[in-house]
Formats: sequence, C-alpha cells, structure tokens
Amino acid sequence: MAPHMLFEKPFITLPPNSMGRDFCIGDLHGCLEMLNRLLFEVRFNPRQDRLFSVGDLVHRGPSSVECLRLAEKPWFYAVMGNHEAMQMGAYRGAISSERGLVYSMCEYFGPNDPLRPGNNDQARMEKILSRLPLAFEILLADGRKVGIVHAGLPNEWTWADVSDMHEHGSDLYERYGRLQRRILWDRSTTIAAGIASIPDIEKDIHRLYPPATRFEHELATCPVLGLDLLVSGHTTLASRQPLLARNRLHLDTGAGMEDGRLTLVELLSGYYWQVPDPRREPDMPVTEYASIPTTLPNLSWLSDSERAVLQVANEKSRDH
Ligand SMILES: [Mn+2]
Repeated sequence: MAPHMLFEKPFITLPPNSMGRDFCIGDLHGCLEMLNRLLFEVRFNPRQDRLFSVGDLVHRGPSSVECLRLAEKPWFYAVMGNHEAMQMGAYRGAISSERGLVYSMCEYFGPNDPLRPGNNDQARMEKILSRLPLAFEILLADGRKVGIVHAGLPNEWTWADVSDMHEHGSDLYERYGRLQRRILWDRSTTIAAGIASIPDIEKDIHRLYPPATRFEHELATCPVLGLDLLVSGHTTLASRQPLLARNRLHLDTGAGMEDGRLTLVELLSGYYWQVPDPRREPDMPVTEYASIPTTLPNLSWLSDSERAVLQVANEKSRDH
C-alpha cells in the first residue's frame, strides 16, 4: 500500500450476481437489529444474495462493532464512510481526551465504548477498516452499471475519474486526494437536489463553500457520466424516504436517530423496504414500497432568489 493511501484497493469491480438478488442498505450507524429485521422480511439468502452498503456502519446506534464486523462476511460489501475514516483517524491518534472521556468526531458513548482506541478489538477493527474500498462498481443482471460510494460524486467528476483512482501516479496525488475527500464527505449534489437539511448545510457550508460562492457551482444536479446509477448515503433525507435525483439514488434515511428509518433497496426491481427505530416502534413494522420517489422536496429553506437560480440551473442541466 502506497504511504498516502488509506485504502488497499480504493475501487473494486464485481460481475453480475448469477445466483440471487442484489440489495443495498443505507447508512447503518450501528443499527444491526433494524438491518436484521429487514433481511428477515425479504428472506435474504446469504448463499445467493449480495448486500451492498453505502458505508457509515458505525457510531450513533447500539451495535457499531457488530455492524463493522459484517464486512467480514462474504455476502456483505461495504464502501468506507466518513465515520469509518474518522474511526481510522481515532485509531491513528487523531483524538483528544478530557476528564477520562475520549473525544473525536466519532460520537463515542464514553470510556467503555468498544470502538475506543486501545480496547480489545482494535487490531481486528483496523484490519476491517483498511480493507473497505472507496467505491464499488457492479453490473446488474439487466446490464446496468451501478456505482456505490458513501457521500456522492460532485458534478465535475465522472465515474471514469473514480475508476482511475487505483492507477494514479504520484503527480496525480493532489487531484485524487481531493476526489477521495469528496467521495467521503461531499454534499454538493444533495444541496443541489434540495435534500441536504439546514443543519447539514450549516455544518459544512462555511468549510466547503465560502458564502460568496455558496450556490454558484452547485445548484444543478447533473447525471453522473459513465454509470446508469450511483448509490450513496451521507446526507440524511428529512423526508425519511429515499430519493432518485437524475441517476443518483440517495439512501440515508436517518438510521441511528430516534425518528430515523433504515432503508433497504433491491437494485434490479427498485422495490424498497423501511423499518423504524425500535425506540419509537418496538415491533419494528416493515413497510414495502414498489418504486423510489423522484420528486424533489420543496425547497422552503432557500430564499426566493436562490430557488429561481436552482430552477434555471436544473433546467439547463437537463440537456446534458
Ligand atoms: Mn451517515
């Protein structure tokens, strides 16, 4: 592994699944019980079916370690999320400690959190983390090419840029380092689609987008070139429903938050299933839906002038 690479293999291609179905799950955030409920509902068969994850297996929910260990199973394929990257950072020393508690951006429960650096399973967890790729490319049985990344892909990058990550030379380090950060943290296309929430944006906006340029480049959600479908998580949908914006499927419906849901989608059919948090609904009733919503939510948090710019930009990009 090159010294600047966090990933053993940043990009992995997989052939069609000739035996069974392909599912994708939104940000898990330690919610193993909710996942198991969904897998039971769809009669998931680990000997035939595959389950893809958009990352963020850990933090918030009660079973982070168990969720991370799913990545050791032969039927489970997860990309790295920003929470896995932060956890890796914590293991490598990017943490602070105060009054016996360890802080990072990892949202620990306290000194007994099993993910706290120095706890028993650290070597095993680090090994799992180091093997998570940044992107999967899979073929569906109908020939469609699907990409999976954690946060998304800004308009200015194509899928060819992503697939080239594993072949870059050192002169491209800065370019691809930038791409890797965006794949883990980006919200530009979710802002453009109107689905990044106000707190999300306030958290990131000053870091990623200086106020003067806030919406200049990011108002249009363009299709990802080189793919039929890009699946990602990271930005929590306030509607608690997945959203298909152009060929970008957004799946983070807030698992780990008390009012959140976990979403499982079957990639070929577009059917999806949702389960609520057991703190709110202890029986965890599963709801099945036959197609993914494509309607953008209302953009009430934008000013009138910003909404007008958004509309024009999206109309322009429709011709791409
Ligand atoms: Mn997340």
